[in-house]
Amino acid sequence: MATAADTDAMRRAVGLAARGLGSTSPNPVVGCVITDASGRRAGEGFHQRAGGPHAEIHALREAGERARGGTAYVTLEPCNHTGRTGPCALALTEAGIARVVYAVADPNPQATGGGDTLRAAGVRVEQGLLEAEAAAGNTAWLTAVRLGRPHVVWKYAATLDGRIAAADGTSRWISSPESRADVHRLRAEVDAVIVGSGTARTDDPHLAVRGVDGATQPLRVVLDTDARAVRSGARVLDGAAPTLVAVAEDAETGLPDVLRLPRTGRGLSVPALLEALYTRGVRSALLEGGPTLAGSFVAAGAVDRVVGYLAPVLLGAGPTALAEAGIATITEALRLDVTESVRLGPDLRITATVPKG
Ligand code: AOF
Ligand code: ZN
Repeated sequence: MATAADTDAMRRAVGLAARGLGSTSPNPVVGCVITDASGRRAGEGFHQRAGGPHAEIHALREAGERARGGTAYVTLEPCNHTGRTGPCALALTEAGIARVVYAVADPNPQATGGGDTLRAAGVRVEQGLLEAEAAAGNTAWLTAVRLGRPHVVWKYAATLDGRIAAADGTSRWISSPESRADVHRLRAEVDAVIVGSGTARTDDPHLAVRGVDGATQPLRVVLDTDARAVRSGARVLDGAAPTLVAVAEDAETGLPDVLRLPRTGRGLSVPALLEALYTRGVRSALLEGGPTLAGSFVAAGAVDRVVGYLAPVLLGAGPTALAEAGIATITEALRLDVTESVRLGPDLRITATVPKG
């Protein structure tokens, strides 16, 4: 049974894990607290970057001999494998840890099994303390590892009547400066930003993060099926951040290093794209446009969260945020769960998750 002291220690571990947010991908954020045999704090640590020591190792180093007979509180099941480091289950046993409390089971097939290994070595093991809090810090990573594809957030900015541009194609500026700044914060949280050829051609977007301190630049991904939208001189090719241009297998392009993907009726295969990105270490992606591409992702069941910036503006004509998405009748409508709605200057930002079907 978990005591108040157990909950305090795990809450501390969840807080430590959060310090790794944004710097650990393709790995999860993980925090660890170690108490000695009499329950006093002996060591703590968190995972800082992929390839670096796991949280448990930092905490064990700090605890030293005081770990013997103590308890380890970890936000994720200790790993059971030798990857770039590890296995932590063994390190904990060798240090003489008597009890391990972890929040979330590790879904990573390579690493899973640490709980059983610890139990087999005679360690008392408990799972589930503050599970929801610990999982919330790793939403994208957990989704990605379970599905074998990046977690996808679709973001759009529209008028209150759902339009992203006027009838003549003009669109500056529908959303407020506050909303536009907020998009840079969203970009800074993900490993990749994805746009389609329509957006690449009409907006020539830069897609880099501006105005966020210490931000890691996400990979800029442009889906340019027929290799016509991204030309030399395009702003995504400026070297300010890595860029990946994806084209059809049969497209003719002068660009080096393109990703070639199979065609589907709608453009490029979304599952093939996501698989290629996952293989490159992308665990989270922000889908930024436009409506045709968003329609393909929705139709492929590849949107996990929607972030809509709604401006108090009416247009009455012009393209809407989402184009055809394989939904023919009202019973097929995709019904979302709203998790947040906030004011950003004059705009409203609505965040909603797509229920897992
Ligand atoms: C982490 N940090 O603190 C823990 C992890 O490539 P490796 O050797 O670093 O192994 C990464 C896997 O180890 C990761 O996907 C997860 O399943 C497990 N636990 N990973 O990056 C940690 N405890
Ligand atoms: Zn480990």
